Amino acid sequence: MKLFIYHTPELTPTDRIPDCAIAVDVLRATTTMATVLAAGGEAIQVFSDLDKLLQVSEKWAADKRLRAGERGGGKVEGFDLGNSPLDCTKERVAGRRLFISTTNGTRALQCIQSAPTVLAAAFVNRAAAVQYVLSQQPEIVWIVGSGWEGSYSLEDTACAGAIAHSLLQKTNLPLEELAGNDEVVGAIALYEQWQDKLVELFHQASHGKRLLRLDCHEDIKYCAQMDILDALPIQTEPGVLKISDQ
Ligand code: 3SL
Repeated sequence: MKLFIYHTPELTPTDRIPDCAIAVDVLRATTTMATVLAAGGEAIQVFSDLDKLLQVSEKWAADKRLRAGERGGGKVEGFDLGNSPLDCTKERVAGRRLFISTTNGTRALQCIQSAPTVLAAAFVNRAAAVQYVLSQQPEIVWIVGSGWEGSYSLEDTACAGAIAHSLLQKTNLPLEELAGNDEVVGAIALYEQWQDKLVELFHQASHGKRLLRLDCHEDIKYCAQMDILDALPIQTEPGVLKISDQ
């Protein structure tokens, strides 16, 4: 297995595809997606364009869909939800499909959607993602951070490092054999330094600060929890993710 980490969709190669690609948007899109499926959501369907989301979701029965729209950290007017995982309770999401568009996370998923296996991971379901990768043994794995509008995000790289760190431990591969690019070595070092103080790390991160300004303190605490969910969103058709049954 060779692992490559790309910090943003913009830094991700467009001339090749890996066997398995993992999108990470810790704050908050991939955390929300895992939470929705863990709470019994039927599926997640991602869109970069809000109008397209409205058009496609219109064809679903109103009681079987939820529309989530986030821009700049806030809820888009007229949508059922923004992008807070804490709003995704069982009562609200069970049996429904979440149609979602966010500033960066949904773009990260779209840039890897032609890979044969596409997963959505965050700290909350890190162990489930690692376990799935180990069970499939893909030759080439990419982890793609969502970043913020083209720039680097500390929390996504730390989560990529957490996945890489666990793969390293569980495969017993030497670092130089697992790491396909320098970003893997850097991400593992970042994770090792902050693993016991993820909330503090999020407070240092520019998007963490943006969410704090929007009073999302509880979201930050929730997103910093490690390995609390078994739910792993896996793409079943382009742009649609369901729970993995492994
Ligand atoms: O950028 C994104 O996709 C979002 O996750 C951002 S936010 O956390 O909802 O503000």
